[in-house]
Amino acid sequence: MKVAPWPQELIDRYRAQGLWRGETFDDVLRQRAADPQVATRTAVVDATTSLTYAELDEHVGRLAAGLVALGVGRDDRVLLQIPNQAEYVIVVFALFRMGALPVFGLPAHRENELVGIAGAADAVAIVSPRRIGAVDHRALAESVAAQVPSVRHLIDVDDLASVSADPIEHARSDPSEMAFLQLSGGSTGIPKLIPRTHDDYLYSVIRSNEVCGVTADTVYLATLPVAHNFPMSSPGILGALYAGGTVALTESPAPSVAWEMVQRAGVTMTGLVPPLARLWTETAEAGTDFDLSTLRTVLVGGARCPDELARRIGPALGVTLQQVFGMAEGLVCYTRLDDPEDVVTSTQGRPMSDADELRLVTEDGEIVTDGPGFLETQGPYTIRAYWADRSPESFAPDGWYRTGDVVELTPEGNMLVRGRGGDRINRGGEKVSAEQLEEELLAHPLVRDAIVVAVADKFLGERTCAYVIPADPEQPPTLPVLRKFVREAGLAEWKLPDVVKVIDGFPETGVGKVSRKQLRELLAQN
Ligand code: OOB
Repeated sequence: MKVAPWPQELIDRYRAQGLWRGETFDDVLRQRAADPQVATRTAVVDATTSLTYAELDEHVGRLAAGLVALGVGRDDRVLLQIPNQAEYVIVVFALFRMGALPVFGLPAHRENELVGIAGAADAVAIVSPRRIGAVDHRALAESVAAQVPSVRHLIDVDDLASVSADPIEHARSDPSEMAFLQLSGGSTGIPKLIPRTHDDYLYSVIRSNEVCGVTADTVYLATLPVAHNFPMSSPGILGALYAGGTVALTESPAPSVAWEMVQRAGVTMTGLVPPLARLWTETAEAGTDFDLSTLRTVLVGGARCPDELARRIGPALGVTLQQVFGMAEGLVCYTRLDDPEDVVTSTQGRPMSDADELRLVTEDGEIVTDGPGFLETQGPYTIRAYWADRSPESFAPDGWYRTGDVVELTPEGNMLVRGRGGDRINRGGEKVSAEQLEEELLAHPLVRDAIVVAVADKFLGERTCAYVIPADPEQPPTLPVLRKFVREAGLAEWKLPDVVKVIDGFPETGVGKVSRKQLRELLAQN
């Protein structure tokens, strides 16, 4: 399936420079499994399973055939809601093999998001487990299927054997076409669909491997939800598999679980959001019996890592820190392994590719020479439009992606991420749309008006604060009441308000026309 194309001149340049190699994800797995040096190495390990490359390839071949037999076709979209377990890798590569397109839902998504995503993608199937903890994911998938007519199949990820069949031949996918749909962490409530091609995404994986030193000896631990772009490809599980290394998966990032895996699998590298990096650092500082000596690199990103924390991570865990500032739409910046200490601990790194182009602009799109400014970018792995283009305003008229992030550049070209407009709260890497939450709150009978802003939080970086004008001042809504209401509306748990402040009116913006954006910014300053 086609994606919004790069300008022909850029296509020619990226191909001529060898950035786009004409390789598919299925080519990669087939080659690794066919290479006697790699075939018997461990590809994937989780709490209960361990698969060599040859075994992974065999499972993938059987599932791909089974999906075809079930009636899933080439280019069909398949919504995944799979926790960090070995089957995740099997399902994704089976879809690559038969040319269907994974849509990377997160286990934390609830009915509201899943219906929106499945509907926008016209998904034909959902792959999820029966339960995760207390949550009945089968019931969730059934209710999504009841609301989204395109969904014809519900597949239980813990019973792939019942779908699998004897391997068959499959047509090869076109490397320049869409490989999957990633989800935006963006400012709209329902994530936007991000079409990534084999060519562009593989380039980002290969270049990440170079920048992060990933080799066949790398054991990458995915402890963040693996469908997210960061543990997926920065350099993530795809980086480790590309290099012929090992992917380890844990369903919990808690030190007691994740460190057991570090020890068992000899993990060398992992990626963490700042709140988890803090938990790991403080736990290690307090002393631990787990042997973390194999761990060499910890990547931290998804939200701004405080400098104070960044300085403690390396010494506490005995690792080299790499800060990562990336986005599912494309651009990924890293600090480099040989950067001076102050660059690693106080900047968010620089673009991984020389072909990444950056510019800083004002709100009106005027170029700023010395920042801060809104970051815009184009490059060999940054999309030119969302799928089913729901947000053309996210792209400048010349196709550059408007990240929405306010950044400054150091003289050496490293990023200092300063924040972004008030439309989105970055809750330790999980993004909350102020607008979506406001809409949900406004539906509550005790709420006359609501504005959602970020408040600073030592652990998460930012938390969600809802300023609420009550419908009846005698009966103001409370935090538990509003959290329950939003949860029951089917929103993911991380989107529920953390704080509710009841006020009589919103501050004046000083402009005749009152914009919610301006109000958010005003309230956020208090
Ligand atoms: C990653 O991807 P998304 O799509 O969930 O979120 C992207 C946004 C960025 O636009 C920025 O606002 C924020 O997350 N962000 C950071 C950051 N890394 C991401 N803000 C400050 N400092 C950082 N280091 O979050 C993502 C994708 C690939 C790799 C890493 C993170």
